[in-house]
Amino acid sequence: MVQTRTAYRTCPLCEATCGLELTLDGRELLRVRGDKEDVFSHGYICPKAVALVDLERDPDVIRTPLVREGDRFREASWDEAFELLDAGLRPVIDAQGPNAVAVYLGNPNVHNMAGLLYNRVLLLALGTSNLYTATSVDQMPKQVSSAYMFGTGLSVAVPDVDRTDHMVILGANPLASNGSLFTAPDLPGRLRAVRKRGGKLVVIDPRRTQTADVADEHHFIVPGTDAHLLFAIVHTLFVEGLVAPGRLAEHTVGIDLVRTLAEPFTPEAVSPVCGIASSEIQRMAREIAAAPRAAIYGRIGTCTQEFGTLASWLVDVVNVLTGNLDREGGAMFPTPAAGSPNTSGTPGVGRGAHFGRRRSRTHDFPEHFGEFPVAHLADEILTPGDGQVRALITIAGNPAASTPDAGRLARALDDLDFMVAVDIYLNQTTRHADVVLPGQSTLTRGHYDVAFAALACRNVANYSPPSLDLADGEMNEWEVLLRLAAICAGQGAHANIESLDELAARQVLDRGLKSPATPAKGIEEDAAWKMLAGRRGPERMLDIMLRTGPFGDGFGVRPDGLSLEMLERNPHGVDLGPMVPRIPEVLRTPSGKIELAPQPIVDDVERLRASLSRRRNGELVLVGRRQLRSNNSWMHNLPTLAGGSNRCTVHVHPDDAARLGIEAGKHAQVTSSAGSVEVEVEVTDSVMPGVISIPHGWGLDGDGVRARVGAADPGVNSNVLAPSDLIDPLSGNAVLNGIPVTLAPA
Ligand SMILES: Nc1nc2c(c(=O)[nH]1)N[C@H]1C(S)=C(S)[C@@H](COP(=O)(O)OP(=O)(O)OC[C@H]3O[C@@H](n4cnc5c(=O)[nH]c(N)nc54)[C@H](O)[C@@H]3O)O[C@H]1N2
Ligand SMILES: Nc1nc2c(c(=O)[nH]1)N[C@H]1C(S)=C(S)[C@@H](COP(=O)(O)OP(=O)(O)OC[C@H]3O[C@@H](n4cnc5c(=O)[nH]c(N)nc54)[C@H](O)[C@@H]3O)O[C@H]1N2
Ligand code: SF4
Ligand SMILES: [Mo]
Repeated sequence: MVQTRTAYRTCPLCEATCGLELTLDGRELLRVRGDKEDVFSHGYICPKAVALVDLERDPDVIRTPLVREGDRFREASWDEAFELLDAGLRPVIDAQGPNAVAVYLGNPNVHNMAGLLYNRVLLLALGTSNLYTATSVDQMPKQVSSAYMFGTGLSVAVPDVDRTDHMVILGANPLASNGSLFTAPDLPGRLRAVRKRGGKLVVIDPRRTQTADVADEHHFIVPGTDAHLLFAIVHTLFVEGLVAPGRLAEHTVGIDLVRTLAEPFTPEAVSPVCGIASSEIQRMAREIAAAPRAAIYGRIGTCTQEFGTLASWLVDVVNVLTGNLDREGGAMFPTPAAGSPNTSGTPGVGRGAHFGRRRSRTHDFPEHFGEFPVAHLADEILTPGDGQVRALITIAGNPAASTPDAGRLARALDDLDFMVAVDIYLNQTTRHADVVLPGQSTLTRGHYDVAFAALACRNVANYSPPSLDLADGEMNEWEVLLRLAAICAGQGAHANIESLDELAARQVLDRGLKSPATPAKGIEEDAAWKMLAGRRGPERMLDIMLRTGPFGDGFGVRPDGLSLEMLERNPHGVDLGPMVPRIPEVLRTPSGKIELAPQPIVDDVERLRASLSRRRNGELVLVGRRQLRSNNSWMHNLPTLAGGSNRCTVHVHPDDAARLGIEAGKHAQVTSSAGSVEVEVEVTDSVMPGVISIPHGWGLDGDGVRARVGAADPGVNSNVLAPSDLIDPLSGNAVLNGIPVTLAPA
């Protein structure tokens, strides 16, 4: 008889943070189901979680360090790998300084504590200004607009979906993505519930998505014109006397300036640009204003476009002007239990947004939150001169698949003197590395969503202990990152990382105890430190963050408050209740107000106004599309997700197909200023005329890629088509949607 056991843990694969029930036989994962008792997800899961079984068994997953020998990789011991790293990185740092080593951090870092808590230790040790992350191909515009308006880049207002009467979704498809900057397990169910209780759901997207299919209303929009549309809504609110910020009025500055800025954006002027009738724009504005509780939400489609920051800002402008920001059923600020910049420091006031403390070498572009646009990474590698990037560390990232002008970046990787990747696959990016250090299985990690609790539509704290111990030869990813940090700091391949870890944890403790709002008032650092005895690594840091955070036990000051020990006793999570109004306490702007018209944003409005006269002249533009059974670039090798509806095709509207002589099932050539791909055609009226769509994350091929399932049906990398010179100037975010292209039969 098989002796199986059950373990519970939070799914690390997307932002929805669903609770999983695992069935294990020894070290073998047999089955994944939804955890019905999870306080947030109540049993919901999607097909990706089921595929964790495949991931655990995937023979292509890297489990041993790999080192390059000519064109091939061979397995190596950890010691040998770290010695080679020391020998490869140190000379670059010694000869050319730390800026010669660039770091790229990919998306999965945000889904695990190792990345979230230890990458910053590595970055501090290295001291490079060449930091790049997936943020600049994702949500940078929202973080920039949020920082300007509310004071921190993590002060992102989240739709209170469970209590709203009216929701407008721009540029997001949660029925495929399960939500982003909006943590809400079973978001599809929560959206359906809005309608069931008599509310209304409106979707604005150049594609008629699965989300549009379950909505009351869907409007096609010309890619890149959300800011125009939102400004026309703002215009309508003002001219029709519908501006009603209510309680927010006394906490907001800049409303009059927004009125002036909106003047040119009449519904009549905007309509031919965005493709939505002016009467419809007016109706949308009136319905948002009339709804007792409404929430406007924008995501990938509104960020990864030409006017990303303006569109992100205007989403919140509409929420403020209609009194829906910080109101139940509107867009609200979560209160994350493990702390965030808007629960620490002085409540209600702060330093606000400061960008451009450094500027990049090749583009003189300002840093945002310490990083530069990844669209410029290839230039930093390929442009000779002082400060040229000669080595690269990628951690859980696949920039050669996920970032603009991907073909050129892939070539740039070969130009490096040294490259190291911390990853679980040999893919488009890591195949270029000199040393690959394996990440660890999800099952051997402790897990807490430090990032997504700050974006969740309900306040929840949930810790998952490791479901399995490390096997022989495996290493915790946080320890790998500390080893790398020690090497970068010149301590060599065999440094004492326990003391490094202590140092890092002491800093977190120091900050936590000094925070004005902490419950740990009057607690001595040494006394607190003693209470952490027996913990190390991410768990120790998490315990500190929980105990000094807004719900914390304050190291004993509030005995029924949160600590890691308390979460360990609650394997299905602790529910901390719905979001609560937080204005003005949540603000960290110097004025202590919501900045509705921040100067850098005001300055960019002229660019938007000038674009009002632009006409499309039959031009085609490319947008992406996420697929339910995929995860960016890295789950294509899992048999249960491959095949079926998961196909890399270009969607073409029947009118465009007829006009261009394109046939369904045949291949077509898609060409932009950056590159060209040949891809199979699907003719469908789910895309608007003039728009074609290719999913991102495909193109898993090239010498050295190790992915038997994925490489059998590689598809094409749509980011070969994304020009690296198309960025949102306010944030540096890449334009991945609305790329001008031509289409011809192959
Ligand atoms: N055209 C287009 N491009 C896009 C997008 C789009 O919508 N359209 N979306 C953008 C967005 S939103 C994002 S977030 C980026 C993502 O961009 P990236 O983060 O660069 O790419 P991912 O595909 O998420 O790659 C994750 C990498 O992490 C590795 N990995 C997975 N799990 C682990 C682990 O536990 N440990 C370690 N060490 N490694 C692990 C995988 O093997 C893979 O190499 O792509 C962006 N690119
Ligand atoms: N299954 C699955 N789930 C995922 C991921 C995945 O790859 N697969 N990736 C995860 C990640 S990293 C992220 S960031 C989230 C993203 O989550 P979402 O933001 O929901 O991402 P998408 O599904 O790409 O939806 C973006 C939508 O924007 C539309 N769009 C394109 N251009 C424009 C435009 O100019 N204006 C408007 N209004 N719409 C536009 C596209 O047609 C598309 O439907 O998903 C996460 N979840
Ligand atoms: S929706 Fe996201 S968190 Fe939930 S099971 Fe699917 S991948 Fe995991
Ligand atoms: Mo993302």
